[in-house]
Amino acid sequence: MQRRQLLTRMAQGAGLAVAATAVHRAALAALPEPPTQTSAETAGPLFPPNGRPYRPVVTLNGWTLPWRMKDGVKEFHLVAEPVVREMAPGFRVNMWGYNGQSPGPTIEVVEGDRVRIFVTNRLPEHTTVHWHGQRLPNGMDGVGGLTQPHIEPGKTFVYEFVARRPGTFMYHPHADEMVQMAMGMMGLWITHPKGRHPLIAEVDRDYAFLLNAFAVEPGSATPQVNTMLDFNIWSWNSRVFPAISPLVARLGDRVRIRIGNLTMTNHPIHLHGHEFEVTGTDGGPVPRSARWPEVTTDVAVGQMRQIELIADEPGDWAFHCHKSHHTMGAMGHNVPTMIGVDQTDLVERIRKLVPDYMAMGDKGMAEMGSMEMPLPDNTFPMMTGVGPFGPLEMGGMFSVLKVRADQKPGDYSDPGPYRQPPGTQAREWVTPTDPPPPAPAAPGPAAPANAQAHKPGGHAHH
Ligand SMILES: [Cu+2]
Repeated sequence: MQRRQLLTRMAQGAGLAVAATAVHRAALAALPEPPTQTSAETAGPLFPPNGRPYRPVVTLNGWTLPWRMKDGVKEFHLVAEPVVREMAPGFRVNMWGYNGQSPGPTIEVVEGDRVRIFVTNRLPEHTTVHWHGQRLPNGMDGVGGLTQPHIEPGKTFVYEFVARRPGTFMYHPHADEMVQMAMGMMGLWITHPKGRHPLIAEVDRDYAFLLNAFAVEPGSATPQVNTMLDFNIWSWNSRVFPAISPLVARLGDRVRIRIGNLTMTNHPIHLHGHEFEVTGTDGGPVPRSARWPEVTTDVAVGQMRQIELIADEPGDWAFHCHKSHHTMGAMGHNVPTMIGVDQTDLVERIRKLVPDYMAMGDKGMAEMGSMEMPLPDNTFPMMTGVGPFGPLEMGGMFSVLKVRADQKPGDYSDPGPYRQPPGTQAREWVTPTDPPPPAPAAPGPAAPANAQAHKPGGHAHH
């Protein structure tokens, strides 16, 4: 690709700008200009310059790295560097990433491409890049100390190999790995098949994102890097609901969604209103005889799952991790359960000492979804997102598959809330002449569900 074309296309993309290089110009003259991304919005698909041999992926709240062709080799330039990621509007986290963002840009190539990736290290410590799932020469595998010396700060290394296998892959450091991944260093790699492939369908929409997690104390801005399991921010591509872009489809579209897990726990990813099949993993395409319908697929640590569905039910369909604490924002885990506890006189006594004290959760925690509570600076509400019918009481790993009959092919813009046809929504039962069937009586003596709470002194030990 000509450099001018590259720059023009980059200028067309949302928020794309050419980085001001910190390294001496002469030293970089032989390198492809490293594009950087300044926006956390979802960038449109990056079509290859010579025709359209594949349907490009759309990385949720991410972008695809432009490349240049040099002597038949696709050249990319990744810059490992500190970044500030806007995980949600007003919630900015100091991360490490690539080319201005965490995750880094998606690398998108075609089976058989010879690929050359320059990696410049602008971090305060050494790093490497491991190309997760790829067939490559051992010396290109990016394991610091085992297959190569580390890339010291200020240095540029070059990786070069042939993308031999089509599929969905990831990249991440294999150097001070716990710290560097906890800081957000990771990215996606997509290798499209060369021509038609018997096990890889042509799709109308192809989405991709990484599952990631951070430990950011409310009110702070830098992840705690020594956290082993107790992460409190559950994100897709370093974004949290409602700041994760929706997945948009035209009615009848075949939709592929590629999901990679670089957190330290598994995530059962669940889609409403449709069935899907797992058509590929980081090991490659799944044989047809080994596919079965699912509505939830578990993505274990270090795995990729590639799912496919026909979007044939119009609507706004929830798409989320099924661990319910992963669809919450930053939360205090040590809050006692107060369901059924009458806190009224307790609150009055505490308010004499703490005037703003607020009791939480005597009927559950749903009230938090609509409460405007004072938050520490630089965090986001625990349960948030408002739909046309009220608060969603969700956060973290949650988005919406929006299926519309009138969505134009190739249009990824948010069509807004779904307008349900009249008479197709759950509603309050209001017909007095047509009472609901009687509820069967429970056997044995009936007791109020919250009898415990109303016993004298029942709340005293809280
Ligand atoms: Cu999860």
